[in-house]
Amino acid sequence: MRHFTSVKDLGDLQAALREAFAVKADRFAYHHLGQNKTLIMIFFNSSLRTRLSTQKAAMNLGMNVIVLDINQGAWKLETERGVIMDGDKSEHLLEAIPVIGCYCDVIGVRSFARFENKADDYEEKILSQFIQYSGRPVFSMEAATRHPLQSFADLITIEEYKKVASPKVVLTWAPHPKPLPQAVANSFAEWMNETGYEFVITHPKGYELDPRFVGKARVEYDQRKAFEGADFIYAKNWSAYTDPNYGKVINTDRAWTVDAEKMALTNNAYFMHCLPVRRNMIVTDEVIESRKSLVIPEAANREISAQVVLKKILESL
Ligand code: AN0
Ligand code: CP
Repeated sequence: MRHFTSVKDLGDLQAALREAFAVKADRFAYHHLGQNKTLIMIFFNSSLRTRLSTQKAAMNLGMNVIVLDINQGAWKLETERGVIMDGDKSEHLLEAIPVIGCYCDVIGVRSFARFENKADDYEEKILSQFIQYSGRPVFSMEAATRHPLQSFADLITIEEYKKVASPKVVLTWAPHPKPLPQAVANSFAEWMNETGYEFVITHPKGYELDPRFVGKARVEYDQRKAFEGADFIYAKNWSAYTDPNYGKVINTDRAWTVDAEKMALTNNAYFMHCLPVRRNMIVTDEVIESRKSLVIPEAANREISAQVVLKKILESL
């Protein structure tokens, strides 16, 4: 595997899951693989889990790791070609990318949707330029439309906790004060569509996701109905995808907050969220602190998903 930007890059998903459980059982088994190999992680946006878990995964594989926060210490980057650079941006992405490529063997990129231009976001303009101009394998640490390392960790977690072969998994929108990307929801839907699970998406009208990600999921506008019989509740906020509201918060209806009363409608479901989470907006303290909350095991599995991806890239060098 050279690049990793979506579930498609992994190939056989069942084989990738087997690899994940093997890595989890012995995470230092491939410590020789990354010897004298350098990973550079580029962050255009903040991160706690991705930064730490990916660095840990790289260290498990014996790699050297360099982290660059574009907004803290690097030159401000212009990303549009053809611009007369007489403003506050000192360097162009078209030089920065190949320069970064000179110092490493693998590049991880975090670059969220900017909500300035829907086409630019959905064409993955920034991530594709890293792939095109760096000369290195590139993996997504959450790009404009997907967060595949998160979805992979989520799938590993569901596989670990499910009690039936094909559980009912519900992705529910929940309120948030600020506009968030659709990436986590898109990606989770894309991965769930690759499984044999029963998969339902619930959200208020106006928060429809791109049909290419919804796939064969059932969309249910009644959150309570969606929760009935669920084995896993996966909460996430996203801003509107459909025009003319792309990237906007169209409501913050706290009737959609995941609480104990709604969880009682489920089949004693587990609660999942990728974190960071705003308590008592997305989910109540009671639910996130309950025995059924998987938010910490999910975060722990980020080390595993990152390690499988890095291992596959290193094996292809
Ligand atoms: C980001 C998002 O919703 O895409 C990152 C989640 C992993 N969340 C925030 O910006 C709060
Ligand atoms: N879940 C996740 O990607 O968290 P960070 O934004 O903290 O990396």
